[in-house]
Amino acid sequence: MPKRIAYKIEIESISILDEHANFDESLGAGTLRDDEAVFLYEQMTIVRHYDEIAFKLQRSGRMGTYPQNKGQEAAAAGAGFAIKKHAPGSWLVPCYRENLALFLNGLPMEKILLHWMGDERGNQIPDGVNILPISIPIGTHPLHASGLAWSLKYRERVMKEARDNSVVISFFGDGASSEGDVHEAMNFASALKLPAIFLCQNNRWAISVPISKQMGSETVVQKACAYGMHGVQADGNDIFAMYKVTRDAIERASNDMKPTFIEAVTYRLGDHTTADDARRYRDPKEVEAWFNKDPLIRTRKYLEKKNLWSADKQTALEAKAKEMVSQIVKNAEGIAKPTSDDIFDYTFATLPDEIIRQRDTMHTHSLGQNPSQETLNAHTHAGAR
Ligand SMILES: Cc1ncc(C[n+]2csc(CCOP(=O)(O)OP(=O)(O)O)c2C)c(N)n1
Ligand SMILES: [Mg+2]
Repeated sequence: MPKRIAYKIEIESISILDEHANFDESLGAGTLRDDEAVFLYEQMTIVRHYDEIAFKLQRSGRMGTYPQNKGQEAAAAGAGFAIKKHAPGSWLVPCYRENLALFLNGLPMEKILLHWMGDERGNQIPDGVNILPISIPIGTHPLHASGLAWSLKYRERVMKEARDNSVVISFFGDGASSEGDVHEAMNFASALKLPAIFLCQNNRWAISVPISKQMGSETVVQKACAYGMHGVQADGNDIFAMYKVTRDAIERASNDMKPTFIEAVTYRLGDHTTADDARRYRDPKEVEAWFNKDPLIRTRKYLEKKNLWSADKQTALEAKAKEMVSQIVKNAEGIAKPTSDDIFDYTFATLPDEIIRQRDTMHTHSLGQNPSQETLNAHTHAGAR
């Protein structure tokens, strides 16, 4: 038997707007229109301010913890906007570093603040907004995404429901890509040919674990090949590249029922969360180099070069962001306290009798006891006196 090559593959890496704001016309033509690029720059700026305010809320004791998105806004902006524009109604299955993708697809901005303030109502997603709650367990949710994508296919193929081009996109990090669940989810999506997009934000760190210790492979995206899935790498700090690869993935999912793995190469400019101090394990030179690749700076430079942006517009935008975020914080902090019934009301569509009994007990002073024993309870107390 002669020796032969069993398998060979090449993976593309896409960059359109580089860190010096040079724009590659051949790849960039037909991606974002000027007004769309302006819109996304504005959204990224607002979300950067939101991030800073959330950080301050934690520092002043008004929030439990918070993972800043700083530096990763373009990955969320490009991908989230492609979904909003080309596949509205798609399902977004997030972790915690893609706030803007969620906001672009209808999540009210106070929800994320509420979540990190420890209020479960932050995870109560409004009807009609197809976003799952933030997944704190790392890497478990791509499985949910594959399940959702399977249901989209099932409804079309088996139940013969009319299908739009909605897809399911899950977001996770480089650290999560080491979790078994992510690989099961990818295998499932590829084997069953599901309309799914796996978006890995490779920000090069999983808390204090650098990518070099996280995996032996040169890229994250090459793991897609093992599952026979199309994979593409993109500059995650480039809204144009992220928009393009996500739009292509939507087409692949809609037209051919094929999943895509996208590796967005980016960097976490802040600490892992407010409970972390990244100065203890990161080289300041590395951080500084990535500050120069900041997606906001390059997008602004690009818009300025095209006369689409000015210092006046920047001042007005910053004032708008301040006012908007201050109102969002007011909404989040002003929400009425939850009632004790809430812990019973959101698990079952129809409450079982035993749960109804427990809920009714909460309304009496015989906490944890059967309300029908209240007389007995009063008697016991009286006896004790
Ligand atoms: C199953 C599980 N294991 C461990 C943790 C603790 N943990 C929280 S964030 C994190 C690192 C995640 O890194 P990565 O996937 O790269 O995402 P990033 O925070 O860099 O965006 C870990 C280990 C967790 N939340 N869930
Ligand atoms: Mg990471």
